[in-house]
Amino acid sequence: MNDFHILSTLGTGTFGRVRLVKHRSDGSDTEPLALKCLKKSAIIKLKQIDHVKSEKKVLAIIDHPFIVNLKGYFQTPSHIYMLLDYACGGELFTLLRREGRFANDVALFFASEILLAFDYLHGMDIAYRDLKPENLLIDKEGHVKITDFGFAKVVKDKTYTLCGTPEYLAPEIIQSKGHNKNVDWWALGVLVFEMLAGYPPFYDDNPMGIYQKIMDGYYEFPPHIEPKARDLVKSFLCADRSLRLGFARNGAEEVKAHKWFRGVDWRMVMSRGINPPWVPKIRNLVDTQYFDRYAESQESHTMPTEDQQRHFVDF
Ligand code: ISQ
Repeated sequence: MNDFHILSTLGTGTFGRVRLVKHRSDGSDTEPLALKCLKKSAIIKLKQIDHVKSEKKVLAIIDHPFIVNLKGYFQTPSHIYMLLDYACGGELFTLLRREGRFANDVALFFASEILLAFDYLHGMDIAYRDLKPENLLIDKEGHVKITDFGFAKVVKDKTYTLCGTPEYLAPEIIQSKGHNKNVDWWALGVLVFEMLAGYPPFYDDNPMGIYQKIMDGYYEFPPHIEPKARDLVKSFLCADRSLRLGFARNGAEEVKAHKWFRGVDWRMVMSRGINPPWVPKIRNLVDTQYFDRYAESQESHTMPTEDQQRHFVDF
């Protein structure tokens, strides 16, 4: 930690915080990075060791323009650190709540970039499993960066862990039937609906109510959503995963061929060549105005005592 200047806190979570940092050896003109600091004791208490190991394993092998990439990884007896790209525009969640809902072409822009990231991940047999507006960051040019790979996993056949966020869970996860990357296409259907409507399709004050609606397949479109978008959402929100859009062996190609995406130049999307609908207005590279403010913690990141050294758990 002594190699870094800590600038501010970008977010806090169950296991620790994400901080904006700069490497001390870098010049003043270099970009700051996000440092995810995880407390081992909290990870162990919450039995998340396998998830954290899987997160690191997945992040270490991926490199994609629409994913927050891992730049470095280190650990001490008490903490794990992941050095990641900094996306200064904040969460898509914040932008969506500020705007209310997105116009069709805005939703299409974000969905297209996410689709390419899923195409890449699924091609490596990685299921992401935590799509939601809070996990989609916007970089300084306005492009998407998917973050939080805590639930991402290499899944060749099926896996059985209950994970994700209630509003975005596919029926097969709720029913513990075993699931795979098809749950990401379901979640993309939920996201496209939420971007266009301003609220998610399955909503209730408590998770059981949400699960019931998901299982019943009960949701309604607001009148302004256009027919091609409705068809896409309906095709994704199909409880029978063998009939769900994206089920084909080359799932992403099937999705790209859907009429809502007609006219999208996928090579332009991949090269970040489509003009983003919103670009963050930052004053400098370390500007954090699009993130909530947090009181700085005094948590120690100093060298451990000899006794702590003996309890070192390797992640
Ligand atoms: C990158 N940029 C901003 C915020 C972040 C939060 C978590 C992980 C990476 C991040």
